[in-house]
Amino acid sequence: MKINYLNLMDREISLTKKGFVLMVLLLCGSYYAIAQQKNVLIICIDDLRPELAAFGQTYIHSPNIDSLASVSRAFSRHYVNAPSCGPSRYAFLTGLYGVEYRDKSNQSLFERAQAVEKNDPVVPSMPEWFRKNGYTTVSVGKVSHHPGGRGGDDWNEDGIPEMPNAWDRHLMPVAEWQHPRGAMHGLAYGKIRTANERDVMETVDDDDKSYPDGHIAEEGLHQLNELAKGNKPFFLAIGLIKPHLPFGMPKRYLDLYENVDIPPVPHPEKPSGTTTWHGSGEFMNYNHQGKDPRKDEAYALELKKYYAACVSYADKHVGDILKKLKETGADKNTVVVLWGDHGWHLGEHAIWGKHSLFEESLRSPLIIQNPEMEHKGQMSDAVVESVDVFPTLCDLTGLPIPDFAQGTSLAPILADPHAKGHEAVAIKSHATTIRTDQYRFTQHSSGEVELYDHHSSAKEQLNIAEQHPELIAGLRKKILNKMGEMAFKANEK
Ligand SMILES: [Ca+2]
Repeated sequence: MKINYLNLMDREISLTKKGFVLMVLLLCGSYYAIAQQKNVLIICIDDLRPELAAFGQTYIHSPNIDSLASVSRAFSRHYVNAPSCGPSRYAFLTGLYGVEYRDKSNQSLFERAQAVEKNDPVVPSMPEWFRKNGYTTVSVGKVSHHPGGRGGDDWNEDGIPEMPNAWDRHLMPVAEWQHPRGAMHGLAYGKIRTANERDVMETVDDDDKSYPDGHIAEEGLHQLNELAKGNKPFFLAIGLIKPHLPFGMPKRYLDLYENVDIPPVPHPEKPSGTTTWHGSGEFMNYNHQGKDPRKDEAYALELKKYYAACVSYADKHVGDILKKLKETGADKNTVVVLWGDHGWHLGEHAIWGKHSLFEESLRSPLIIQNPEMEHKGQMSDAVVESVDVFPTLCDLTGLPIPDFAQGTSLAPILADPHAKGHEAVAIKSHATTIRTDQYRFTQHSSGEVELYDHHSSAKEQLNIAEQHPELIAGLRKKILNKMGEMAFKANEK
C-alpha cells in the first residue's frame, strides 16, 4: 500500500481539531497496533564485496553472514544507487536516488540536512518515517556517511546532525581514537590517519577491540539488549567500518588465509575508450612502501588477503549481533537486513577501489530475513536496488509505504525467490548507468556511451554501443522513467 504523505499530514491536522478525547483514543489504538509491529535490525558493512561463501566464493571465511543467508533471502544481483559511501547511504536511508546531490560526494546528507533546517520541503528519511510511526530509532557506528552522524571538523558536533529528526540516539563509541573522524580510518591502539601516517594495511596480535569495529559492535549489542526490553518497536541500525581502507584487523583473521588460494583477478586489463575507469586515487593515496598491485602480483595477493581478513573480522561482529538478537528473544519478531554500501575492485579493470560504474563497484550484498518467510535460504537472482529497502521494510512491518519512495517493495521476492526484479540505476557526478537483466548502459555527460551485454562472455570488457542505437534509446527512456529529467542533467546546472 502506498500512502500520500501530504494527505497524511492533512489528516493528522484535522484529527487534532476533533478534540482531546478522540486523540487519546486514537493514541491508545495506535499503541496497540504498534505493539504488534515487527522490529527492524539493519547491519551496514562498509565497502563489502559480494564475495562471501554464501555468494559462491568459498575461499572467504564468512560463516556468520553465510548462516544468516541460509535462513533469509540473499540477493545475488543487488545494486547500489551510487558507487561511494556518501551518496549510496543517502539513497539507502532516504529511498531516493538523490540526483540533485550527485555532485556533493559524501556531503549529500548534510546538504539535505541544511534544506531541512531552512524548512524547505524535504520528505522524511527511512528512520524518520519509522520514528514518526512509533518506533524507537537508534544508529550505532557508520550508518550515514559520518560514523555517529555528526558534522564538524572531527565529525562530533551535536549541532550538525547528518540526518535531522531521524534518530532517538545516534552513537559512535570512539574509544582511544578520540573522535569519529579518527576512528573512521583508524589503525590499532588509537592510531589516526594523517597526511604522513597512512599505512594501507596492518595487523596486530590482539583482541577485537584493538580496532574501532570491536567498540561499535559492543555498543550495538548494548543498544540491542536495551531496545529489546522496551515496550516500543525498534529500528536499530549498526554500521561496521571494515573492510573499508585501511585494511587493519586482529591477526587471527589474517591467519585464516595463510594457506588459502585466492583466485587471480578475472579481467585485470585497463578498459579502452571512455569509461568510468579511474586511477585508484583513494587507494594509492595510502602508504604502499613503493609497491603497486597493478604491477606486482605478489603484492596484489597480499592485499587481497588483508581485505578478506577484514571481511572475516566484520563477519565475526555480524555473528555477535545475531547471537544477541536471539538471546533477547526479539529474533522472532525482527526483520533483519544486511547491506553492503557498494562493492570494491580488487584489481578488476585495473582499478583498486570503488567509484566506477562497473559491476565490481555497484554490486553489493543484500540479505533480508523476515521471521515467517518461506523458502528460506533460496537466493534470488532478480535485479534489485538499494532504494527498494525502504518500501520493503514498510511492507514487512505494516507501515504505510510513502508515495515519495522511489524504490519498489521486495516483499514479492521474499515470498517467492523466483519472482522477477526490475532495473537498477546508479549515478556519479558525470555519468548515469542502468543495469537490466541482460545489459549495462552508461551515459556520460560528455555524450559518450557504454553498452555491455552480460549474456556474452565478454561482459563489461566489450563496449557494443555503436551497433545498438535503438537499444540505447530504450535504456535511456528507462533511466528517465526511474529518475526523471534530472537523470542526465544534474551535473550541468
Ligand atoms: Ca563505503
